[in-house]
Amino acid sequence: MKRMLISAALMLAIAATAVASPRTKLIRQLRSLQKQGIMLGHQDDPLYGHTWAWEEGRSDVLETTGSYPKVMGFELGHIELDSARSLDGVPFDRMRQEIRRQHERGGIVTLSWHPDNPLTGKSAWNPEKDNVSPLMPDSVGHQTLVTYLDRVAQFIASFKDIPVIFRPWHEMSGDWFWWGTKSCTPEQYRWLYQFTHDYLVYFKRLNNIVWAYSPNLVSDGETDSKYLQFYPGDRFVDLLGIDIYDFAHDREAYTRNMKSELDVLARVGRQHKKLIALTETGCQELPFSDWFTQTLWPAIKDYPLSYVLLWRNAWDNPKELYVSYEGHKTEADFKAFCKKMIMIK
Ligand code: BMA
Repeated sequence: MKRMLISAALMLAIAATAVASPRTKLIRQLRSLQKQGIMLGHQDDPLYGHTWAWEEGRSDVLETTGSYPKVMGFELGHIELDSARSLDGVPFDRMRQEIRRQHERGGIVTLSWHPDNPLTGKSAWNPEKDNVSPLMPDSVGHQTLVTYLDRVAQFIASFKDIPVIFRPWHEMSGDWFWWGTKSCTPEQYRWLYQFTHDYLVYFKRLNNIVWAYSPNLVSDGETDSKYLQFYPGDRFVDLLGIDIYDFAHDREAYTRNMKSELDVLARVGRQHKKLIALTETGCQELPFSDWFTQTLWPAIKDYPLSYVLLWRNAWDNPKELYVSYEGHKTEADFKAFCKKMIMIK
């Protein structure tokens, strides 16, 4: 009898594993990795670096530390236009290939999206008054939004077996995007996020997406309710993030902001039982040779973060430098920092 019960339990466990969706599997994996430390993430890592572009097998992180970052971010902007290349000139076919490679080497993928303004046809950074309500059903822009989402869905469906962390409509608490504070109310924003989620999950049947919500830093001393002002709800979100940069090269202000924001993030994450991550960060242009170990590491080390994603080393814009490269003055420091982070072994 006991043996029968054990084998029934075993079969149930096997069945449960067999039916777990890629999304569920990734959430489990992220929870287990979080217990081991914080993963290093880098945007567009294998596509281009500070001094090179499109060369296969290269990565500024790999070349300075000997390992690929455990998390890689990729950007979907212009997929909504059915373009062959992203807004940063990345061929989507190549991106798909790198997503698969990252998955096969045991890494994790996260997707950001800066879609053009569907009403004006200008870029994501074209916030005009009332940009979201015209996207609702029966309104003038609804069909364009649906077309945008169809194209995102088609791309994500092209690697159905690979789970990804999708982070749509990010930095909504700023006023620079057409889904930000200048262009919609919190209610309208929530509708946009919820519609995106339900359309991709229930209509397009994509079960390989882990959903991320990531406001930006508004001001230091942010409160839980301010963080949650645009929150679409627990049913729609798996991971809570925040984007915090040091653009002004003010290490003290960055440290202060990180503490107040990550306190909020950790608390809200605990209350809502969600994973948390620093979904974008970096010190633009890297002017300090010890920034990684002396500023970033002390700011993150005591928080249960899943990952920290450093932004892109733009080959065509030397100002957008966020990780070290061979020969840069931060090389030794970045190497030491990465030893503390989870990398690909
Ligand atoms: C922004 C900048 C832009 C880029 C965009 C999408 O934060 O890095 O240069 O086009 O992300 O990757």
